[in-house]
Amino acid sequence: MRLPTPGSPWLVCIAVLVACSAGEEAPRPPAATAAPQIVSLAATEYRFDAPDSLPSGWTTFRLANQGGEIHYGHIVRLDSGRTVEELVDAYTEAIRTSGPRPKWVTRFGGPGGVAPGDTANVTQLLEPGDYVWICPIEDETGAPHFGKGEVKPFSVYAAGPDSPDPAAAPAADLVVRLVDFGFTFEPELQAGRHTVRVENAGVEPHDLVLMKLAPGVTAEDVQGAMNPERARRDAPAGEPPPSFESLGVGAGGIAAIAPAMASFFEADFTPGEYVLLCMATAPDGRSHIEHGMIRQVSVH
Ligand SMILES: [Cu+2]
Repeated sequence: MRLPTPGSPWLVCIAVLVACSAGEEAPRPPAATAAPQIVSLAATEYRFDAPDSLPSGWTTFRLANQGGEIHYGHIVRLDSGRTVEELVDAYTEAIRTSGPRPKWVTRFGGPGGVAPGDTANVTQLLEPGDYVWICPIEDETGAPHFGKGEVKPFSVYAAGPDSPDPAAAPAADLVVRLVDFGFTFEPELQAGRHTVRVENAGVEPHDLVLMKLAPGVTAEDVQGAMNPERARRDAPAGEPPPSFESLGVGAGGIAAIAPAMASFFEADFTPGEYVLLCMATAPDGRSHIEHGMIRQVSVH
């Protein structure tokens, strides 16, 4: 079902309601648009509480962080025949060596990083297939949480006729496009509550981390601190990077999506300095941040 477009007979009829008598040929108003299904999951050190199977269709994921560290509810899709064990082994090795990510893994979004005690939301279209929730956050030794048990497979089956309307994509008032390597958005970021549509318009998987900078912190500071591949290459051993909390506060985002995918989230912007960045790694072993995928924006 589609929402009526401005100027459709039904809307015109509402606009001049007194003129529409029962005898006129006013189209029947459409039924209320179905909302996405809501799926709750929880993360802690180091595991997910999440369903084993889900119907396909538009889905809002709510990730509650019940632990003491930042966690993701990143979804990856496995090509048929691949196992969770293969995923953990191959992906851990790719991270350890800054190597290319396995070709049989599709980055499929999900909630981005969420601080301890907080909840993150994303809404996206689920297709039938075999998936895995993983938390790609690394500990101080560079070991990802998904290698410590924060990993869980799930399957998506084709939804039946009574399932939520497949056309129920959220109505966004802000579009952020992820490109190789940067961000464009429209309209300009403004204070207030927004439904953000994030599209991957590039050829590589990209994610989006939005943060409001702490006073005095610049995008350059963030570029130096939140750069996983440079830390792996260049950081002096034993020297911990500055904490996320010292740089700013999370303002929403999404885990990595494949090219042509879209994912939605809600965000509240308040006046101040924000930064958009992508935590993905390019095939050359460098962070997308090093390729320029970081942008500071003033919100008024
Ligand atoms: Cu990127």
